Amino acid sequence: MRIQWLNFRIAAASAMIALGAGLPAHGAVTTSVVKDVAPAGGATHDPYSPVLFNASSSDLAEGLIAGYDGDSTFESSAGITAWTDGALATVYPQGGSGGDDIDHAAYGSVTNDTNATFDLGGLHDLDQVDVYAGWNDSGRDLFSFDLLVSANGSDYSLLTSFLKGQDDTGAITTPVTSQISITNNSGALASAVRYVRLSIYDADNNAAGLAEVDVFGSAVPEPAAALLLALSGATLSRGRRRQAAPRA
Ligand SMILES: [Ca+2]
Ligand SMILES: [Ca+2]
Ligand SMILES: [Ca+2]
Repeated sequence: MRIQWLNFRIAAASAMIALGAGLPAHGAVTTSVVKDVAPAGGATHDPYSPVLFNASSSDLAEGLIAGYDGDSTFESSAGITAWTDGALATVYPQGGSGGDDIDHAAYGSVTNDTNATFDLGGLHDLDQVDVYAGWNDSGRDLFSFDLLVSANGSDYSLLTSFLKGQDDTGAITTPVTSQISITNNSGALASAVRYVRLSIYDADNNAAGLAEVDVFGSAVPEPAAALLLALSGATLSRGRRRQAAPRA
């Protein structure tokens, strides 16, 4: 009985190692950036949608409400629901404070030294994360961030850091949106991940716009998840038998 239990535990531990829970995959993480700048000529609050890319409305993060410990409604930004609504549509700026709620309806702002965390609700293998940063001028259109992942919500692994570079406030007066696409040249970006986190710093003028976060991947196959559940159940059962033995 003891040997059987030992074999089971070895098998379960091997499965957990094979899962690589919350770990970055092998290979090199690659980041590509595409910047969409709206043409001049738009009148105040004319609609504008980036033409170089689209956000996904069917990714793993779509509709999720992120946990966030910063200010997501700076200058009347729409807040965290804008991060997962599948839309990037914005408007030309008014250039004053009166129309902020219309100006910034496409964004939830991010502020410095904060974390935005997306709970996927179960373990997933990740292929790609696309972050869309923007504002309707270049004064708050970009920020730096670390991309981290976790299986349990407490132990995080760093996948990569995106550094925005020198600020360009005042250089562009039309809507600016950047697609920051993070993948891995070997295929998988990370294995057995439940939580995806952006750790934000160096935002333009201390607050910048985040328009969308798209997370792509697939759920960890059932047999692996079932084995983890079985391990948990067997541990409970064995504990109960140990407690019951003296009274029998
Ligand atoms: Ca989306
Ligand atoms: Ca959006
Ligand atoms: Ca900028």
